[in-house]
Amino acid sequence: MSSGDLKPLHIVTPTIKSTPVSKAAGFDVYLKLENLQIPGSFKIRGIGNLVSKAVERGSKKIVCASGGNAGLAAAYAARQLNIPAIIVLPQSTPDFVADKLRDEGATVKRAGRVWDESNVEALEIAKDPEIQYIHPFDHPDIWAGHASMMKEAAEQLPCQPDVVIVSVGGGGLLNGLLEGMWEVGWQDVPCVAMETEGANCLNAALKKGSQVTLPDITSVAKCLGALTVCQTTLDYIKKHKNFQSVVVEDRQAIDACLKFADDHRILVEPACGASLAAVYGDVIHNLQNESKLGPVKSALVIVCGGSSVTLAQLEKWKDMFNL
Ligand code: PLV
Repeated sequence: MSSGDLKPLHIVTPTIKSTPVSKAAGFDVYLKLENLQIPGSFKIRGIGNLVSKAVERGSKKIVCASGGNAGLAAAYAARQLNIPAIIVLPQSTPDFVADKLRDEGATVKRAGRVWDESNVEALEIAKDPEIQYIHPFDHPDIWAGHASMMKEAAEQLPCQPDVVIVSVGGGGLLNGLLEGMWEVGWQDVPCVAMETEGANCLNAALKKGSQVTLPDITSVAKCLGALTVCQTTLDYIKKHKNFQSVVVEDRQAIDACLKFADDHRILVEPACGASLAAVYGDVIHNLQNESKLGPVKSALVIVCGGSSVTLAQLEKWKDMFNL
């Protein structure tokens, strides 16, 4: 089989215009519903591509360190391609995510407090020549897979959006998104990258002018919790005409998750709430007031999804933040 014959493991997701979110934002908001991917998030686009290519090259077993969603995508991809998967999770990932991974046929290991520490263990396991290491965000095959989302969006939207809003963890989603935007001719469309305080490795790097390793992940958005953003993200950002990095508080991300649950009956984790906070709150208007963004008639929000959320947990966060 040549790589041209690889069947994608992701599905084409809808891009919908949201009446309630548009009303809250004061402009048209289009949602790319990546939460509808079978393993629960956009991750299957990139990880599916990376794992498929690895299997095509002869890999018989994979290992991936993950906050949860990359692991679910890797486990799903491995099962579809009939190979075993080991997923290494940090202590911060809830037990119900570990159970979901086991249900998908994966072997689950726990190592480290945060993803970066789990990754050290995954690299150790991958010293076995039989086991292929799968990075959750820093690989060109991942970015190429994520880029497919923008090609779909460009076909689905009635016109080019005035801004694209996306969440950033290690930067894999953003890299793919920018590659996709360039491919569809959206190099002039501003991109707003959202992080939460305490998981803000991109914002910290942009302030310093080079990569920064955060001391810890203190945000509830554990799936944005890479301590260091990948170098390619910093390189890509320099190439994009209008790029804005915004950090919101956990409270804003949770508030957005709650509003979104009511507005669309969709449960997303805080990693995704960070992007929704941009359209439920003042982020876009603030950027305009600072002359960083021009007029916005329509925005595209990547609803990246995520499985690390339950109704009960969302209610706990609601109480925790007095929402
Ligand atoms: N989550 C990674 C890293 O976790 C993981 O292992 O699943 N939105 C959601 C719902 C995510 O799960 C992630 C990444 C992101 C956004 C950010 O994507 P990235 O890492 O490609 O920037 C620690």
